[in-house]
Amino acid sequence: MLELEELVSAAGGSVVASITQILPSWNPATLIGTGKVQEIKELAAEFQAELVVVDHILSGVQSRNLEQAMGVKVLDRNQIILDIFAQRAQTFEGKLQVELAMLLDQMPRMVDAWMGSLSRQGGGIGTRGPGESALENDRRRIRERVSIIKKKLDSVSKNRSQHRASRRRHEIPSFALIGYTNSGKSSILNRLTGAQVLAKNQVFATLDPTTRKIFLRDGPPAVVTDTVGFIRKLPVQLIEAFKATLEESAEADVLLHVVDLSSPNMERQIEVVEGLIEEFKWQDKKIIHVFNKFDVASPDRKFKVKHYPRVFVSALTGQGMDLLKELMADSVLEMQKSVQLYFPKAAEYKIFDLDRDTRIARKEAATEGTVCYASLTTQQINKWKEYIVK
Ligand SMILES: Nc1nc2c(ncn2[C@@H]2O[C@H](COP(=O)(O)OP(=O)(O)OP(=O)(O)O)[C@@H](O)[C@H]2O)c(=O)[nH]1
Ligand SMILES: [Mg+2]
Repeated sequence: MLELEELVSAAGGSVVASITQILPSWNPATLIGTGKVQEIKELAAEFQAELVVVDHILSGVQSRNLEQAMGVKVLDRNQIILDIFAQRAQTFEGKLQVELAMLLDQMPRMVDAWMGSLSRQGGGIGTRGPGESALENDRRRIRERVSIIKKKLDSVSKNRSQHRASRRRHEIPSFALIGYTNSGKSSILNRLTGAQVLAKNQVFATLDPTTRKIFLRDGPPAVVTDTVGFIRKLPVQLIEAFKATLEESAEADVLLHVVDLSSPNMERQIEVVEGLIEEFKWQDKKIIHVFNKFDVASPDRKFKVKHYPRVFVSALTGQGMDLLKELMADSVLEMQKSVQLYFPKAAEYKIFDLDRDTRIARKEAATEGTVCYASLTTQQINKWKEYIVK
């Protein structure tokens, strides 16, 4: 409920009252019990509330029934999140993604609300006709708009994947900051790279991805990307619509999972992010756990943390940032690249050395020498560069 309050204030509202109900089962018509509906109606009138927000997904019928019964606008958690995204979207892509998410959210609601009105009228003969074709028209318009947006998003995402392909060609190691919303991802990007991304004490301050260059010890220049944060029960329509943004993290070599060490819900938030990591099939990626806000976390929190590799930092004071950079540099060293080496006859004895450095996948006799296929780290590539042909 605290998180719902944060969401409401991030959307620009202020909470005047909150109420909970434990139910053995959902009421299909209104989700909550009829007595509770009455109670909320009175509470809303007393506080002159303009909006009731339910911390659960409502069907189209349920929203409509609740609005009719209580006489105020009713939104569910998903709709609040979508509203925040709509307010934040700045770029062309971000705006399209939000519109797509809203349309995807709207479609089943429309059908559901329409079916609801149908069944109340008794259904059957005489209730179809214009109603049904109006619904069909609306649905067709939405479907058309959805396919137009998807096409536009595809071209934006193609452009972005070309950038990524070029980074891969030039073997630029990439890191993606991921984590619960408000954990400090943007603040860390700013600290690491001197970027000036908006960092704000607000859920979903960031929507659009930002990529910046970073220089790490011994390695080639790398890039760090900051993206949209995660939340419990992230609306599926948003995941679908923000695919292109999420791909940016999907293609990163290393994930920096930023955790707010000072949050009383830290463990829960880690679970949510780890759940999404699995859902997006990122679990095989290298992940560095970055426990942020060390400056305001109580000292004993450190011992609750069981995730490795890990580092404790404060984006505010800069504490631990050097250590984070060290871990990042180490992970660049661990990244291996497939190479092809050619040893002329006179240097073939070096293959024994190479064999000690790494596993040689394949050896082929070539004119006046031998070709070896192997995977090397950036450092090893440097050592063997004299023999590398590809
Ligand atoms: N005390 C303290 N506050 C921090 C630290 N890092 C970030 N913050 C604050 O936490 C809030 C959220 O920081 P952001 O960097 O915007 O967090 P984010 O993860 O990018 O959040 P979203 O983009 O909204 O998902 C801001 O008010 C920051 O000033 C830290 O190390 N210590
Ligand atoms: Mg941010």
